[in-house]
Amino acid sequence: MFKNYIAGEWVEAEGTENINPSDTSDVVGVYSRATRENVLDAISAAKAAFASWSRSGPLQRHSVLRKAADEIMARKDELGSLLAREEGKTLPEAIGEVVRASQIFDFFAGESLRLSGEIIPSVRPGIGVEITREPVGVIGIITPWNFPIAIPAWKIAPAICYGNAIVFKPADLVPASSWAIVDILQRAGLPAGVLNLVMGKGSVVGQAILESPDVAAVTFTGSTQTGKHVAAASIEHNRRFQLEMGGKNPMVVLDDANLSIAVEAATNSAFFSTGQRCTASSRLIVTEGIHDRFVEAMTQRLSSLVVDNALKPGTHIGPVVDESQLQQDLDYIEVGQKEGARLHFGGRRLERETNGFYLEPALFTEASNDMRIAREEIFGPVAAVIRVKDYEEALAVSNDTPYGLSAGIATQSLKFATHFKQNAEAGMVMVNLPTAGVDFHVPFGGRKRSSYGPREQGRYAAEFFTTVKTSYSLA
Ligand code: UN1
Repeated sequence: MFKNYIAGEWVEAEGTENINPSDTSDVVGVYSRATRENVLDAISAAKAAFASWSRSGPLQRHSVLRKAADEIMARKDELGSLLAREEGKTLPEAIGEVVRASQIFDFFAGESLRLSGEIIPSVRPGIGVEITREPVGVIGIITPWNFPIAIPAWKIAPAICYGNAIVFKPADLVPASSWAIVDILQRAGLPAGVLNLVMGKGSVVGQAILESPDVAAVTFTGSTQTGKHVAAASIEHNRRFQLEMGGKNPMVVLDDANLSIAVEAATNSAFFSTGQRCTASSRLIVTEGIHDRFVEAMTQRLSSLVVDNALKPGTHIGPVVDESQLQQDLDYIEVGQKEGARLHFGGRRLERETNGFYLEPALFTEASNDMRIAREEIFGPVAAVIRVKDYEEALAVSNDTPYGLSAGIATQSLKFATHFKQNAEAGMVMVNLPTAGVDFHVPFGGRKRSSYGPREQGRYAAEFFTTVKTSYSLA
């Protein structure tokens, strides 16, 4: 039984099985689900630990973050295989995600040695002004199932770096990778109470975090619907909050695109990681001069992809994460056909040697941007080709969405690429690259319904994880 970690102790609660979506007979482990009391204990422990951790020096923070980065990297194959087993992304994708988690800890280890402020002359003679950044307090961290180690890393590492205390609730579906990072961080020397792990359900654990007046900030990645709930509950306590939610990211392909670059970018965006990324593209917006060649080349590329057990060498696309997500994907595939789009490739549930949630990548053609499959986030290996006349129409269609996380374009024209970078209504723009798969040291986040609050990652993370103080003194 894997336990919760509260006030520096491993605390047991009733457990739930963590099931491998590639092979439902494989139980990854039994993980304790925290009770409301456990969460309240975790919050009190964090509050108590904050008093001293907020005053800890850069060297202590650096040492913890650095050791965690090293251990994660040294164990990348083992942790990658654990992650692939619990979430279902392929082993190379999972190892890549573990490496990224290590790099994030490494980055914030460096940042902890670069904490700084500003000294500014006052407009009044004889007065000095100092601008400093202070930790915020107890931070609630709520993470989704699709990046079981990278997203926890990019919230936990800056929280520690800037001197905050943490109550961490990973997704109920994938607790194993989170449990592993907490274990690593406590052995790396994090004092008791600074990081508390409370696994379990949103309705119990998440809710207890949101209702606590002692939680000063919440950073959340997950569904748009839950994000709204986090926002409303946080306003109630005048708490700061940061949300990363859905996407309906466009990938524009123009007549002058290099076809193989366009096909690789679209395939990666729409189908790798089983399409289960908020940065995935499910709208392929293609101008008419290249449309038929693009669809033909995509069909060939998709036929070559192997959908199978995430741990099997040679698998390109692992299973969907669970039965209910698979059902949602299949429902959307039906909706798309009913709305009049043509299911051009795939879309059937597959049987494999091991019993899992396998779905053939699905490509729709003849879709229009007002269909539900083009407006709502599906979160699976399902994409729709929308035919447009020219660049102007492509840009208009790509911006015609409630979301604004990432937007991609495949073109060889500097003029169109530049115009798209300037006019795409998204937090991240990709030229001749997939919409998903971002660097770990630069800002991450979106506009419109995709995000709320300051950016995550890189030096911009300080905006959320610190609060600014302006001090005046008479010289
Ligand atoms: C990526 O595309 O590299 O939940 C990262 C998500 C995002 C992370 C995407 N927050 O899918």
